[in-house]
Amino acid sequence: MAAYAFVTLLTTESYLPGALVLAHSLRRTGTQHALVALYTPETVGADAVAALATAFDRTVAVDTLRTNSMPNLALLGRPDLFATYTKLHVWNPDVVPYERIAFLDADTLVLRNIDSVFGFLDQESVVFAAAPDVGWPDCFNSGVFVTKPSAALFAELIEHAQRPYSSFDGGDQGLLNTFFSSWPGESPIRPRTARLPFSFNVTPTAFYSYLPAFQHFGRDISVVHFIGHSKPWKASRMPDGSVIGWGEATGQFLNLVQQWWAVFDQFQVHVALRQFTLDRNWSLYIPPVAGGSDSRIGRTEHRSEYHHHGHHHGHHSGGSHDFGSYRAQWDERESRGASSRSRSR
Ligand code: UPG
Repeated sequence: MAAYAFVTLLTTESYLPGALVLAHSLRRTGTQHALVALYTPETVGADAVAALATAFDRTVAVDTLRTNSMPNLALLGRPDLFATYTKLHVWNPDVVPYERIAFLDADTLVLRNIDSVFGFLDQESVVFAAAPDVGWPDCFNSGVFVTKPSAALFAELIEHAQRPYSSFDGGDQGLLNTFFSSWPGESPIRPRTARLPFSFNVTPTAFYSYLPAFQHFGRDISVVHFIGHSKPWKASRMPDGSVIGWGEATGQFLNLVQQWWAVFDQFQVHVALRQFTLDRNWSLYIPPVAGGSDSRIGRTEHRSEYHHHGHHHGHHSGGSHDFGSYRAQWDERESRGASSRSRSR
């Protein structure tokens, strides 16, 4: 098999739940490609690396690469993203020795097999492909992309990153968009870049603005990307596992957050997180009650999901929020829509 890999990045332990769920979500799609996690040892400790190793094939230590455009990060409202230039290491073939890699931010969730994403690099001249950003669709979002690691490209990118204000948002997205400024695919004969379908990098925070499209294309979503401050692992849940009160999220969006937790529960990710207390004390985490969701949904009381004796339960609920039920919901809504359409005729 060709040497392809899926790669993510951890620059802080606070994104560890995201990275672990991402790896499990990829693996359950049946991909045979390697799963690689890059991490920065100055901020990610040995316990976190051991946790990563429970889900990834390889963990690779890399140096932190810091932005030189802090004011632009402040404009974005995300000074916490000062280290996302570290992502540039994916172009270094010494770090990531693969012909092609698919990079996925740690706040992404894979819903179906995405091995086909490597095919967007089949044309020899194409070295990079990404999907549009919902905030400014003439830019690409840098949370999901495919590329061909190359020493020459890596050197060019590092040089570009050192120029003052080469990133208009202070993060890697603003930097990569000025580097691959002709995205998507300037020359029809020898394009250097290509456009990935939006379904490979769906950012549901913006769906309120185009709900009909979400209804129409939602079942084709391959990758969900939880951009912004609110991350699924910070969401509160009912004892049955249903997510409550998550930012401005409603309806379909909440359903996607629920899918993230379905993977978390299915692979008992809380076990790998036991010793971490960032965001929440994972050693006190209790998985949702198996099979209890139907009888519990609709209760108004909110019980804590935490157990106060400090040990976790080994069981998990894979049943009520699994992958199949997500697809089934789409199918059910589709058929409901079809029957109401036919009734109205
Ligand atoms: N990351 C950490 N710890 C942090 C911050 C970031 O490990 O404290 C890693 C992680 O892989 C994360 C990625 O860097 O997924 C990007 O950060 P994130 O908070 O997910 O950024 P987004 O909210 O998704 O914002 C956008 C783009 C993202 C880009 C960022 C900066 O979607 O791809 O890196 O803007 O340009």
